[in-house]
Amino acid sequence: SIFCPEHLLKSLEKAGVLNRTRTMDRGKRIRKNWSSSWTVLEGGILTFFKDSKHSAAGALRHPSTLTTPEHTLELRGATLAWAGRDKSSRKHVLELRTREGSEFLIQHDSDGIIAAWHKAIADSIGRLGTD
Ligand code: I3S
Repeated sequence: SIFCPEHLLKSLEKAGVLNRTRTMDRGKRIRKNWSSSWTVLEGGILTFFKDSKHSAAGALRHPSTLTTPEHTLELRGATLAWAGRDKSSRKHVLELRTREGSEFLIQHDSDGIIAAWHKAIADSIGRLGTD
């Protein structure tokens, strides 16, 4: 049940290291620049922290990468889809568009990890509605 506290806690919060790049900035296409970053989903906000230099261990060696947000995305009114092959040659890529017209690609080599992020972000968008 969605009213089960365990379910709510699981779906309200998620964190981990993902590969991501921005592809649009308020409707304007920009050059891709993939980087690995510590990523936190909480309270309808998805936050990408600064480049973790490709690993959680790297982030631990550079703690400021865990505390300095690089992008903070408001998920209300956002859309999430699996990215087409035209968007990236990488596997397991999600395409997230914000209401302000920014677009991010999110990727992880593990299909299980990216599927869990897909569910968590989609649940968050669904809970927020479009008002
Ligand atoms: O959409 P593109 O241009 O094929 O994206 C690739 C570029 O961002 C590329 O950077 P340079 O334009 O500096 O070469 C990246 O290295 C590639 O990873 C991008 O393609 P993928 O398929 O990895 O998203």
